[in-house]
Amino acid sequence: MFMGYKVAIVGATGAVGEELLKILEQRSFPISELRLLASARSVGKRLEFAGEELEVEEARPESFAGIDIAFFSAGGSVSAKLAPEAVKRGTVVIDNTSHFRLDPDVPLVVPQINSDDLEGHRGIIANPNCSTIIIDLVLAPILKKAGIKRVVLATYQAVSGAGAKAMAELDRQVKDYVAGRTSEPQVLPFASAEKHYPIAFNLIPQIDVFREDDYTKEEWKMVKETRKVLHQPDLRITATAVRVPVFRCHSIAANVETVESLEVAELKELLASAPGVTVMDDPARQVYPMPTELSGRDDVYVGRIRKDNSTENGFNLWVVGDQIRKGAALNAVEIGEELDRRGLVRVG
Ligand code: NAP
Ligand code: 3JM
Repeated sequence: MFMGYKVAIVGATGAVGEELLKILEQRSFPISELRLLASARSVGKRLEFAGEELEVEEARPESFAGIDIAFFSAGGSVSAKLAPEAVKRGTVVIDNTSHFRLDPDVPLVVPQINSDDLEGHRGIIANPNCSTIIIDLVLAPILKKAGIKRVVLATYQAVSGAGAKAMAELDRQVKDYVAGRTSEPQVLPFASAEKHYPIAFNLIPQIDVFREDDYTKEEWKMVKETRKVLHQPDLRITATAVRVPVFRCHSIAANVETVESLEVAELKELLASAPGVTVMDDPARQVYPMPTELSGRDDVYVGRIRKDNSTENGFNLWVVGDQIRKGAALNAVEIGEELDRRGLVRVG
């Protein structure tokens, strides 16, 4: 008799791992056994799941023996090393890192958009970057209805996207400011960067490393991953990604030019009926999406929907989503649910 899956979480002590635990419990994901894995630093730490305390173990190749599904969110190098070890042991890996996302053998999936891509997976399924998931949920219905000529994005990304330490740094800097103290920034734009900048009362136009073309890797991920998720290899899309002093929820200002003309009212209707999207747009009542209001929500919210009068068939939109939920943990769990529905929790 099927009692549920044996599930592992790699990176269970992190910001995404913690949310994965909550969502698996909230959605009653069918679990018969749960293994919590992290680095050697966390061995023995106890975390709660469904009213039980579970001990964290060190993630090693042998940790995956007997495991059906493993959620990975411990950074690209951990996935590079351990995901193939898990697959070798028959585990299906749902990977939250960027490591395998553009591999042609690895489906990159937002279930509301391209769940058919899961068919024929070879053991690893990639979860897109947080900003990619949030904007693609809005772009997919527009693409389907009217075609897309060009997309220009500017992101306003929360510190929690850079992990638990970045959240602690914003918290500390705000308290230091109030107390009249100063402290050296140590985490942002990312921990191993040569220079660090304060995030409290600041904006940092760098997320992840710079590439040769002077775009950051985060901006490049949004472009490449969106083309893959939407099956539009030549989509004209560009982005500027900015870290902002917000704890949770990424916001994105999007300019979208469609191929076919569309009325604003039609666009609103289209987005209102799109899965995973809620329209929150009432300028007369000052209603629009904001991070503080939308933390912890599952949907992506879109407002400020209006015509771009500088071009034909252009629109401006403002999109906000909880990037730890739909942008990471929730999307990963939804991939797991879809694999279950399709009978695809197996390797090969
Ligand atoms: P975080 O809060 O810094 O947590 C990192 C987690 O990885 C911790 O559980 C940590 O364990 C674990 N870890 C670090 N080194 C390890 C190792 N050598 N072996 C095993 N576990 C190790 O970061 P986060 O925000 O949760 O993000 C984690 C990763 O998820 C990111 O690096 C990124 O690749 C991915 N991510 C994806 C999205 C998305 O949109 N899909 C969004 C955010 C993050 P310890 O506590 O023991 O150090
Ligand atoms: C979000 O490998 C690492 O050090 C993690 C870098 C990282 C990523 C990534 O590239 O996997 C931090 C935050 C992401 C992501 O989702 O792309």
